[in-house]
Amino acid sequence: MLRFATILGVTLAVIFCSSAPVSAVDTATALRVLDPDNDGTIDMKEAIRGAKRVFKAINPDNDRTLDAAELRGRLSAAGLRAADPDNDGTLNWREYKALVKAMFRAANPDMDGTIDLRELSSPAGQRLLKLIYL
Ligand SMILES: [Ca+2]
Ligand SMILES: [Ca+2]
Ligand SMILES: [Ca+2]
Ligand SMILES: [Ca+2]
Repeated sequence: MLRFATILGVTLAVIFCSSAPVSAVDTATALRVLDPDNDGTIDMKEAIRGAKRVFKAINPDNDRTLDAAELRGRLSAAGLRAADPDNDGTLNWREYKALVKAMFRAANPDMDGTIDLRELSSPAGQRLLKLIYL
């Protein structure tokens, strides 16, 4: 009986996981975390605050720059090159912040100064999210 319950539990977990729109749920969660003033959108200030947290967290060697390995999964090699005007192969905070600002603008086609859930769910929004949310 216990065994059956375990199998049932696992099966249900599998069904739940495969049917739930996981990425949409995650995006909604991310929006809540990144939205301390609770207006349902991310403004530039909130995005930069999130970016600062990510920058610190993914830079364990504390050398004030992010290299390709530290950026893995968040920014492609081409993205890194494009965001690296001094061409040293790493992003310092100034470069990272400029990148986040550009990504924010790209993810905000209605230009109202904020990213809502729909915008955050778009491909551009998801690219921004990787830079501002752990
Ligand atoms: Ca907000
Ligand atoms: Ca580093
Ligand atoms: Ca650089
Ligand atoms: Ca918007």
